[in-house]
Amino acid sequence: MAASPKSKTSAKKSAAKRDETVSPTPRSKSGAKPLADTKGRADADAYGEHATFPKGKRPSDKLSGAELVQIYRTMLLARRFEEHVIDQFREGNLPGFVHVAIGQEGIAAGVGHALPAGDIIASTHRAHAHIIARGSSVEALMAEMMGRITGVCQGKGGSMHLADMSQNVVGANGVVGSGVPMMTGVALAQKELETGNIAVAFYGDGATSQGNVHEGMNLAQIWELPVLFICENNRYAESTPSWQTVPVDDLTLRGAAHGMKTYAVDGNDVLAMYDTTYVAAEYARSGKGPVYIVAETQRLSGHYVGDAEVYRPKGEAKAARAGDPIPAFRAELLKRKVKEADVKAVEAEVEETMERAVESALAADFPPAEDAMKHVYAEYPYPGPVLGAEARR
Ligand SMILES: Cc1ncc(C[n+]2csc(CCOP(=O)(O)OP(=O)(O)O)c2C)c(N)n1
Ligand SMILES: [Mg+2]
Repeated sequence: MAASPKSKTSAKKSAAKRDETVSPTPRSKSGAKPLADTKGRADADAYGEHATFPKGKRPSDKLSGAELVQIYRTMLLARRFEEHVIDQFREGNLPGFVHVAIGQEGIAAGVGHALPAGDIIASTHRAHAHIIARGSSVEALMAEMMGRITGVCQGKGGSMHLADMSQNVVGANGVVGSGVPMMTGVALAQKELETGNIAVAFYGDGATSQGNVHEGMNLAQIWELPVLFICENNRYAESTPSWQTVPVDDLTLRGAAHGMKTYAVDGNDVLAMYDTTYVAAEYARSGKGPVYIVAETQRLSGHYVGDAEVYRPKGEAKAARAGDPIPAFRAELLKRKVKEADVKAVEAEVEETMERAVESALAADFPPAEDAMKHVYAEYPYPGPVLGAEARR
């Protein structure tokens, strides 16, 4: 059947709806009550609350000035890494298909710093910041992006298959949503092996419509597994705004549908992200089951490097820049009396670190042709460490 032409009013309505996507408007931070355990409750009003704390009792209140600067460093390192990735891609030095998370660093850094080293993460096709925030070497990551033998996967992974088992990073993944069932399995292993570690899966708003996401979440809830499901809600899946494909505005409902404990958080506020992850991790680690976190954010770049973004409504890019988490956290540091000289020192160090990383990646060798068939299949018995079985930090 041919699609009926849109009436003027419905076109107007769509335009108005589109404009609502302009601002990544984080939900209100004030007045939220702690989320009651949603298990078995049908009261939708209870869902999607923010984690709240008595005055002075936020987990991030305990962070020293030096630790806050480290969080800032992580965000900046991720940003500069990806800016270099864009440049190198344009120069022709970096093969493959690349997605950057510019604008979303608050989520990666907040989560990355809130978790002890033994916890295990899986990322998405937009993975660089998540992995940098877990402490992987930017030299080895940049080399990997360029297909060099010094890369974290000896040059065979590239952007969408970056994995760094030394940091308990199971990896980036080109299959949208697949981190959820994978980390359900990893969480089951942690529970069975009693490691005390938790598993964490990142995924996007678009991925919340994937079947495997819900199968994974269902099992995680029914088995009360130690896993966090972190949804980065940038309100787009490729070029499609989520209002066109996701019938609920409040994505926490998708976790609540599984009886899961859920939090909504402003992902552009790195300390809110840290605090929410911290309490969610405590909950999961204590054996109560999984937690579903929806972090509001925006991507300040295209879906992939080279995306002309013709689908973006006029003015959206400008409005989105207001949500940039990096200048906001820099201002917060200064408000918290961190010395500007310390902030500038870390900014200069990040520039140098990234320049060195690019230089060393460009100078490194490619893997030899005779290695092409190595690492294709796992060897059994598996020679590597059991994921997460090492002592926690
Ligand atoms: C199973 C599967 N379906 C479709 C795609 C194509 N694809 C790649 S990224 C993407 C959009 C994902 O959107 P979202 O989950 O919101 O993540 P974002 O890109 O916004 O970070 C799609 C549909 C894919 N890679 N895998
Ligand atoms: Mg998205």
